Amino acid sequence: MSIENKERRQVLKGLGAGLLAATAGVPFFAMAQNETLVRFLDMPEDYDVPPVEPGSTHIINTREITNFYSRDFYVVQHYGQPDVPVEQYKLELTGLVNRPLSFTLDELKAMPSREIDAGFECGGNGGRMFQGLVGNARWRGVSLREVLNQAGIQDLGREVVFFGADQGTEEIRGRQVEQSFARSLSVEDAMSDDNLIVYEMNGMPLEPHHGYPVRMLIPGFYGVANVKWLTQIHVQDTRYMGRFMGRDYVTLKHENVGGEDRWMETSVARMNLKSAIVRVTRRNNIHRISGFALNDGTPIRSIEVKIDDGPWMEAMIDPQASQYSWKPFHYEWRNASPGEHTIVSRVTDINGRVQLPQEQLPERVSYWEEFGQFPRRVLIEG
Ligand SMILES: Nc1nc2c(c(=O)[nH]1)N[C@H]1C(S)=C(S)[C@@H](COP(=O)(O)O)O[C@H]1N2
Ligand SMILES: [Mo]
Repeated sequence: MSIENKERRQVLKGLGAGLLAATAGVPFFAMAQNETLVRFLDMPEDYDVPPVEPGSTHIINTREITNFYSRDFYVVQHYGQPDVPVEQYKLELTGLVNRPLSFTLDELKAMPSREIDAGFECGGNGGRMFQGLVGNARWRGVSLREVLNQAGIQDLGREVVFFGADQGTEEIRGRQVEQSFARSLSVEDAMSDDNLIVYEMNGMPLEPHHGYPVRMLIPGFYGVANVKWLTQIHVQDTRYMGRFMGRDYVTLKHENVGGEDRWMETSVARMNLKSAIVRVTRRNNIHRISGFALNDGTPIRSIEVKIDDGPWMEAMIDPQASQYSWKPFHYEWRNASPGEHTIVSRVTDINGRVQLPQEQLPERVSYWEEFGQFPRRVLIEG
């Protein structure tokens, strides 16, 4: 059985009572010819986003998602877009390993590869940009674990650091220092079966803004973990504390710590359980509410939609969804009454974890990890 089918089976098992669409094969985000967009009152009517521009952030218009595999995938890069000439490209494996290694792109491509469907969002995604820092793709690459095993991690190795080719100047304690974009994982997280050193996205070589020639893919983690333009993997015996692990992408939130009320700072890592409505359409007299869910790969039990003060109603989940992909969903809204309505979605996983309204989440003084419910205002025409 292909890995894909295995994943699908796992996710379907996890879906349990969750409703699956009978219309398998029809992309959930596709729109029929006579289907029209319903107005969001919380979004400018002429909301539009600029196209990808190398070196800058690209927010997608989530209302215009048409495919399971994103045609328009968001872009974030903190130090601009480096040029990585493939003739000179090398991925170095260094540090506490028995055999330091070095790979050209061709050498990586000659190794056994795997494909996986995975979606992710930026740790800074949220309602401000209508959840537009998100994407879903099919990735191809080689197993990080295989590569680490080839090198042989020494007993003292604790942490695996991934460095990109892009660099910026950071002021740290009054001093200007050149730093490369980098993120790290514990050896245990790095050795997870699912992590890939990736060179293909949706069947094509990575585009320059998505990390050409090689990037990381850590399924289930926020986008920041997926280091682009990957040039070095380094094993060390201490935690890595660079900007994107220790200072930035750090969430400050109120937590109960063994009975003590504390302000805690945590590095953005695994994705929180989240769903969001991105579009409402109308076809004849039927309205359709569409959205997506994302999480850390824990199987999903249900996605539900609530209209005004009504009950939670189960939405259909795209049968194409798999463990780490996004989960497109839709809900057929019959007899929608003309006027203004508030609609919201929530996702529940098989452990019973439920996506809560923003105001019921612990106090969070941060721009990062916005995963509460995301209510939308719509106007139904008579
Ligand atoms: N080398 C490098 N990798 C990086 C970044 C970066 O600035 N430099 N940004 C990270 C962040 S914050 C996100 S959200 C994702 C975005 O991936 P994408 O642009 O392919 O969507 O890349 C991550 N990998
Ligand atoms: Mo990000």
